[in-house]
Amino acid sequence: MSLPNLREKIDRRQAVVGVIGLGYVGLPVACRFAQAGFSVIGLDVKADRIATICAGKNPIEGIEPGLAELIAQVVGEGQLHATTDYAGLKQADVVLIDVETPVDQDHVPHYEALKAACQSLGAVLKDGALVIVESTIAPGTVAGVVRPLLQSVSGKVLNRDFYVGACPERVMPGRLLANLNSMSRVCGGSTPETAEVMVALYRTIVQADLDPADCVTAELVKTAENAYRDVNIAFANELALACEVTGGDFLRVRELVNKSPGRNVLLAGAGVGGHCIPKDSWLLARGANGLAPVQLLSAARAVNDHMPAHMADLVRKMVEEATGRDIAQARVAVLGYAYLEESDDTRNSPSEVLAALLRNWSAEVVIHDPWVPGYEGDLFDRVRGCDAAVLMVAHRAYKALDLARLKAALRTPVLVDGRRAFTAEQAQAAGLRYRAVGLGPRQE
Ligand code: SAJ
Repeated sequence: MSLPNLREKIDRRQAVVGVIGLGYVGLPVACRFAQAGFSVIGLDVKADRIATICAGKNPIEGIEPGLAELIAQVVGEGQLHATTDYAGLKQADVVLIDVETPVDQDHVPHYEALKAACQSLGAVLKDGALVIVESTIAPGTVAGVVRPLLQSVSGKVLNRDFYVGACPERVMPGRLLANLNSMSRVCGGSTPETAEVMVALYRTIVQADLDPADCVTAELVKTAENAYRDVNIAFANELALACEVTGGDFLRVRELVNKSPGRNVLLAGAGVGGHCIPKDSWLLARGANGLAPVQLLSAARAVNDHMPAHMADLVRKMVEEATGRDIAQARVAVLGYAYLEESDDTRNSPSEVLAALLRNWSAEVVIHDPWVPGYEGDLFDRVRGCDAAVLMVAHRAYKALDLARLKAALRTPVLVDGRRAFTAEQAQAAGLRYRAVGLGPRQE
C-alpha cells in the first residue's frame, strides 16, 4: 500500500492501528485512536494485563481521570482488542511502539524491549505499514536500531514496502489523557511524506500543534527538552550550594535573579528523580556523544545526583552537633519517599539514595510518605524518638505540618529541609534546629 492510500484509509478511519506496549503510554493512546473510530489492536507481553483490558478494566495504577471509563467504552464497543499474540498485528496499517527504554547503571540504553518488539513485528509486518516509535529513544535509534531490524526480519525495504517514524510521547502520570489531547507532538518521518501522514493520523486525537520533522529531529527534541530541565535544575542546585557557603538564602536570591528579563532559575532541592529527567539526559548525551563532545549534560547529572548525599551530610552535621553522638547512634526520619510531590511514584527516588547513605553510616532510618503504600500512617508515631526529621518531598501534608508537635515527637529537635517547605523562623519558633538546602548559616 502506498502512503497516499494509507492517508486515505486514515482519513476514513479505516486504517487498522496496532499498539505494542499497553502501559501508561500505550494504553491511553490505543483507547484514544479507538475512540476516534479506528479498529485498534493492543498488544502486550503481560497476559494478566491483557486479561484485565479484555475485561474492560483499567490496569494502570494511580488516579487517571477518564481512563477507566474510556477503556470500558472502547473495549465494550469492540473498537479495542487486546492480545499477547503478534499475529494480531498482521492486519495493522499503522503500528505504534510504546515499550520501556531504560538505561543501565552505566547510563547505556540497550533497548531489549524495543528490539524484541521490532523482531516480532517484522515477522508479521503488513505491506505498506507505518511503524511509529513513541518511546523515548536516543538520537539515531530509529536509523541505527529500528530500521535495520525491521528491514532484516521482514525482508521489506524502507520507504518502499514500509515506513517508519518517531513521535515521542509527552505524557504525565495523573494527566495521561489530558496531556495526550493537549500537548504538541513532533511527527518525525522517514520521509517528508511519511511525516505528513503522521500529522494526519495524530490530528484525529491531538488538539495541539503537530510538527512534521525527520526522525532524528524528533529524537533530539524529546531528549533535549528533558535534558534542558535537568541542566536547569542542576544550575539551581549549584546556586543553592553557593548560597549555603556564603550565608545567602537561595529562595531570596532566586526571586531577585528571576526579576532580570529572561531569567528563570528553577528550584533547588534534595535531588532529581523520576523515570524521565534523569534518563533522557543520558539518552541525549549517548546519542550525541558520537557527534559532539558533550560535557554539560553529564556534569549536570553529577550535580543533581549529588543532592541526596548533600542532604546526608547536612543531617550528619546537625545530628552530631545536637546530640554529641556519632550518626551511627542516631535514628533519622525521612519524610517523603516518592520522587515528586503528591505522587506515589518512587522511581529513581532521591530518598532511596539518602536512606542508603545513612544506613551505610549505621544510622537507623525510618521512612514516612502519605502517598507510598507501606510508608503511610501517623507521621508523629513514625518520627517518635528520632534525632532528626529530613524533608525530601514537598507533599502538601508536610507543608501543613504542626512543627511544635514534630518537635515534641522527636528525641532530638533537628529538622533538615530539602524542599524549603518551611522557614527558619517557623522552625526556630517551634524550638527546632534547622538547616535547609540553599540556606547558609548567617555569616556576620
Ligand atoms: N525538581 C527539582 N527542581 C525543579 C523541578 C523539579 O528538584 O525545579 C525535581 C523534582 O523534585 C523531581 C524531578 O526533579 O524529583 C523531576 O521533576 P519534574 O517536575 O521534572 O517531573 P517529571 O519527572 O514528571 O517530568 C515530567 C516531564 N514530562 C514529560 O516527560 C512528558 C518533563 O518534561 C516536564 O517538564 C515535567 O514533567 C513538568 O514540567 O511537570
